[in-house]
Amino acid sequence: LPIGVFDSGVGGLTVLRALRGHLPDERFIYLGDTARLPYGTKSRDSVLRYSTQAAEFLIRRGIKYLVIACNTASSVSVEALRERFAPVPVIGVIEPGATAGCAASKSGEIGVIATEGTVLGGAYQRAIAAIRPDAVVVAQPCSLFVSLAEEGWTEGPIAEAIAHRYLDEVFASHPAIDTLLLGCTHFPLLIDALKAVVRPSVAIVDSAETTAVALAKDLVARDLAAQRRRAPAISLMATDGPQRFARVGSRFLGEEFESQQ
Ligand code: DGN
Repeated sequence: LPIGVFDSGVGGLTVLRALRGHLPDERFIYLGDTARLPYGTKSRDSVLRYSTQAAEFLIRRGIKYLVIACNTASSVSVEALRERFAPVPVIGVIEPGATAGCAASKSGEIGVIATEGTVLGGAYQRAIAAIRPDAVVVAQPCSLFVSLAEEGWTEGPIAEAIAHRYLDEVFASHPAIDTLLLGCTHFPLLIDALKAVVRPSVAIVDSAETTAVALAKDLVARDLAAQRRRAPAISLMATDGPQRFARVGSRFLGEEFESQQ
C-alpha cells in the first residue's frame, strides 16, 4: 500500500519532496485540499473537520501510513486522527520539527515562524517545552510568506522587505536566538530571503527533512517499509483547481507533474 499525505494545498509538496528523497522505494498518494485553503487562518474546529475529511478520503483509498504534511493541520489534529483511524499510524510535522529545532540550538532560544493558526495554537511552543523545558521560544506569525511562496516571489527586495518587517523585531528583542524553525510548509521556498535577513550564525531548520527521517525509522520499526518500488510512485490530487495546483505545486515539489483530478 502507498503512504497517504495531505495538506491544505501545495505546501505539503515540500514535505512530499523530502519524503521521496528519504524513501525512494515507497509509493505516495497526495491530497491537496485546495478547495478549502488556507488552513492557516481558520479556526481549530474547521481545521480539525477538514483534516478528518482529507484523512478519510485517503484511508478509503487504502494507505499504510498517514502523513499530515501541514503544520496548521498537524498542530490541531495528530492525536484526533490517530485515535479515529487506528490502526493506521499517523505522523505530523510538528514533533519532528520541534526535535530538530531543539537539537540545532545551543543557546536554547528558538525562533518559530509559522501561520497565525499554528502560532496561536501553541503546538510548537508545547512540543519544544516537552523536549527542552528550559528553552525560550519566540513564535512569530508570518502569514504573508504563504502568498509570496505561491506567487513565486521568493527572493529579492519584496520578499526581503517583508522578512525584515516580520523578523527584525524578533531578533532585536531576543538577540540570543540561534535557531529559526520553519513551522510552515511554504517557508523552505523563502530560504534565500530569510538568509539575507537573519544573521549567518542562525541555523534555519525545516521540519520536512526531520519528518522524513522519523517516518523512515518508524516504517522499519513497524515492519511497513516497502521491499521494492512498484510504479507509479506518486499520485497527486487536489480538491479544486487541478491546473493551478499542478502549476504552483511544481515549484514546491521541485518537478513538473499533472494533477489526477
Ligand atoms: N500548509 C500550511 C502550513 O504548513 O501551515 C500553510 C498553508 C496554509 O494553509 N495557510
